[in-house]
Amino acid sequence: MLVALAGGVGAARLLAGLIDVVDPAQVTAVVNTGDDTVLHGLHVSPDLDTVAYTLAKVANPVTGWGRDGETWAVKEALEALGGETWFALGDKDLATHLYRTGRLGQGATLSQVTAELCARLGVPGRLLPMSDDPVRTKVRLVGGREVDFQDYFVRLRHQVAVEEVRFEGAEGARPAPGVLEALQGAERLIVCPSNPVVSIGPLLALEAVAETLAARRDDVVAVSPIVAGAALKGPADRLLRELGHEASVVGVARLYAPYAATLVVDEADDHLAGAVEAEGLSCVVVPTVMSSPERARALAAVVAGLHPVP
Ligand code: FO1
Repeated sequence: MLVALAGGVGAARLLAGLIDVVDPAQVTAVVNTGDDTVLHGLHVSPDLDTVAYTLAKVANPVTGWGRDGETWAVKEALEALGGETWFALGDKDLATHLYRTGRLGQGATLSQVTAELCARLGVPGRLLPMSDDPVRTKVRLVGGREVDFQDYFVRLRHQVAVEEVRFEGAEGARPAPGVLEALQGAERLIVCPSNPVVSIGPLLALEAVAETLAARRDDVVAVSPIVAGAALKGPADRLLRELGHEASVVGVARLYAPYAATLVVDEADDHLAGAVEAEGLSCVVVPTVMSSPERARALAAVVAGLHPVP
């Protein structure tokens, strides 16, 4: 069994590669729910949906999030009514949020609803939310104002400096059923190339997850989402800098050193392999930019241990 810690688009691409190179029944993804939000009374789980849609091959190929062949009738009608549309919910995507919210209202857990949605969408492999308890990423902006994660990420387009990130509810939150068993029983654990602060951070904020990962450190392979000092997508590089870390593979190595024995970095960072190893991790240098399904499969084969490490 391979178990991956996953955020959104970068994780989804790697997981799509992984289920092409190993038996999907051998793949479990534990997915960040710190980005979850309630909009128009609907529970939206962006990272769970991004991974589920991608693995079911129904994701929007341009944005990476949302559904393919989407229509926007509800958004347009809502706009005409003067409703809030800064967070774009397509018609097909709305069906997912309606279903999830309805089932949660009936007393189902997020894990149960996720399993139901995955079965109906035809998602290969197993997706687990990191927790059924609410954990919410909160972002304190320079100046002191604290906003919800999606306010920072989408409404403010992450074009604002950040002073602190915290994970509300993480202290008392339990990992979802099956998460610890999966982490304990995995042959290999993979930290996907997701934002270390706001995508992997919420998972590590669950004490039992952090402890289990640290105990399995020798079997944990992380992939750096930072390539040549920059994030391929999103604000990971800026967030790292603003929060006092180095926006480089070395900064990522420092953050993951307690949990991962190996860091996979892109060829563009070849010259930093020694500095990564000085942080106590082995460094594997391969192409990590998943610009095509073939490249995602090649990276997946490396993290799955199918290729001898160069
Ligand atoms: N990201 C955007 O930049 N703009 C949006 O309007 C937006 C809508 C949206 C709707 C559903 C969904 O599942 C994801 C959506 N995202 C949007 C992406 C989301 O904010 C991010 O993927 C994550 O939360 C960060 O991983």
